[in-house]
Amino acid sequence: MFKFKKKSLVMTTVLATVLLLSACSGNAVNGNGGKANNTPSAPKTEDTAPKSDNTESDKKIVVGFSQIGAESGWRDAETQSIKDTFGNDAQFELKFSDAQQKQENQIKAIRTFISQKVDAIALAPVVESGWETVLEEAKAANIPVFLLDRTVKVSDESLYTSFIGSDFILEGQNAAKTMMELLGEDKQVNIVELQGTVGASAANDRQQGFQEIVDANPNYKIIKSQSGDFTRAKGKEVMEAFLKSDGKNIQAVYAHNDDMALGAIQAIEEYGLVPGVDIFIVSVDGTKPAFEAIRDGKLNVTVECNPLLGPQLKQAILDFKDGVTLEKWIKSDEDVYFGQKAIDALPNRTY
Ligand code: GZL
Repeated sequence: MFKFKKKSLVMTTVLATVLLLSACSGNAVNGNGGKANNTPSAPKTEDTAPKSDNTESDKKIVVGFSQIGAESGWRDAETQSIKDTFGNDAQFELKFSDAQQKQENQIKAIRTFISQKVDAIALAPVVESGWETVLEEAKAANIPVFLLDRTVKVSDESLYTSFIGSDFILEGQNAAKTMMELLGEDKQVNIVELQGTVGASAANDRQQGFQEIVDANPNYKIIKSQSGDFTRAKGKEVMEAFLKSDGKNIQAVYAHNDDMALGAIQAIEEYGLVPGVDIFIVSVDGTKPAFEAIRDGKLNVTVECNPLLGPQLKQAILDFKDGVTLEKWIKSDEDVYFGQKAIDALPNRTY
């Protein structure tokens, strides 16, 4: 229960009046003391830490997280994991920025975090390239950068402390191997591929892993590939185009994530075919809607990709702070789900 002293009550009233006037004048102030951006494309930032008087004893570990956006169920689950992990731990203050899928917004957010002198930066990089300059600025400011879920291509790996995320090449290999296991290696299979965001490490590596296995089997062939940008809507749109051009010549779909696979399922049904039966579908992520689609016989396989990276990020930051040498790549353990195994696992899926 807070006890207001007379003097501070006056101060509070004055401050409330100032804030009210500034909000009415359109210069709203966000949690970080800056002007809230009203331009739609600018990153949306929020400061989720409980307020404190920030005395030395209260000194929190301030973490700036630049998130890609909210393009998929997987992404939402990752965001929630980070907010839950850091929001429920009083030793941390989380500054969260949603880049709305734009690299320039992520670079802006990182520069803001540097100017705010945060203790650590977490970055889920929307694409692999174009990060050298801003990562050099973070290094010059002596702020460790932790890559989350996707990685970057840089000439100097000291520009980031660790990458916490999955082995996307292995995910792609597992998707192809499971497809061949369930369809039969001797069957003639024409595949259409729904790729993730152009330039993203998750898309590049899932394509590479899958292609390696397909190239080793002359009966399997990727006849069409196109980006669906990891979204359900775009996945449906691209699948509609594939069906229009190749219809009955398609035996299988490889979707780089569940959201695009769910869009493809809709397109296949509207085309008049039975998804999961007429056309075999394998995707990646392991979200609950994918498990439900497997239960309903519309999706055949989902390759798990763990989005619940909050605890690993928190531990990595604490270890770094304590001088512990970190792995350059902190990998997630993952599985492959289909058939009864997926149905049995569904009740326990948390995202
Ligand atoms: C994977 C992540 C991918 C997911 C998609 O780590 O980057 O981005 O597979 C998400 O669902 O959009």
